[in-house]
Amino acid sequence: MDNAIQKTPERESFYRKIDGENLSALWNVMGDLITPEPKSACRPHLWKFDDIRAYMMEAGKLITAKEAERRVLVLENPGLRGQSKVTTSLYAGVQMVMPGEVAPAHRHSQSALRFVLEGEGAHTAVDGERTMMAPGDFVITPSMKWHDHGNQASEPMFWLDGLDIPMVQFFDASFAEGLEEDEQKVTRPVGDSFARYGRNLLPVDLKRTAKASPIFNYPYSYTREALEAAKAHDEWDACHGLKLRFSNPVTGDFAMPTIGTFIQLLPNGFKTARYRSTDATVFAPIEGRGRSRIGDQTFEWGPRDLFVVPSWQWVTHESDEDAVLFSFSDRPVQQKLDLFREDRGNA
Ligand code: GTQ
Repeated sequence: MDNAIQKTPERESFYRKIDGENLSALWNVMGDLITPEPKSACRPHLWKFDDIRAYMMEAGKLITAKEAERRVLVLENPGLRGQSKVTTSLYAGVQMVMPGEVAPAHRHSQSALRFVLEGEGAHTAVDGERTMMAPGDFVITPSMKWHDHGNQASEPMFWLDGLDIPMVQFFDASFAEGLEEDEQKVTRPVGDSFARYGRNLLPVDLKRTAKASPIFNYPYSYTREALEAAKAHDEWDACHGLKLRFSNPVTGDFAMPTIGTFIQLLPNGFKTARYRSTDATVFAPIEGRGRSRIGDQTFEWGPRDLFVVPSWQWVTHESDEDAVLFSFSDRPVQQKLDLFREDRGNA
């Protein structure tokens, strides 16, 4: 597949001639287009939360959440600099909302997830409902739903943002608008969507076409309980420890149509077998410490650090304490397009 085509003066002059007509010869580029295995510019990388936190506090003195619209430091993959991408298909950033601040209401085609890293008592409002956020909570903002964030507590609030920005960009399908007011009208009580949809009950004649989950906050207290209950009984998976996926209670599919989200527990001293998959993945440990080997590099992580595993690179994780890792990838999209592939080594 990789054999370079010979150059001759006749061929070169032919290429120049057709170039002027917006044509090119496939045989010169085929090997770069159709590769025998994924070839990605995306590189493994780890960001220390303490470093990001310090820069965010500095940013807090330079600009308000209101002026910035969203005060976020973008996690730029070192192999994809200047593109606001953490992987080829996904965006990630760390957002800070200071006490008394509001990140004003807007809506857009891009779907967003939040994974709360630090702080307590700030809220995000989605579609007329506010949810209070605590560390480890996983919150979604579906496509084209109005959303604003506010902090009425006394400490700054930090969370990881994951969005499908590069995917929407790829399809040239971006729409966005702001609201006149900073905050949307609250029309439903706190906890309404979880009370309606988070209890293994659904309206008998529910006809819902939206693809995102109607639950928009998956609280960490419930997530942690599920992991702890399973820990006592379940067999550990050699590659994943104990790994769960967040699901949409209406469809059983992933919680969001474009981004798959996962939570996994690695018990103290567990070392996973090697694993690789075509979905480049962003990891956010929230409890515990350990290290991950990605390709030929080792990354030491602790709570709130963030790291990225590119497509098809071998990864192993090892924990020094019971560790809990949140992660997200484009797996739902790849699976729907029959593109997803994984390799468990010999495990
Ligand atoms: O909170 O709505 O990190 O619109 C990037 C774009 C966060 C948000 C980001 C956004 C948001």
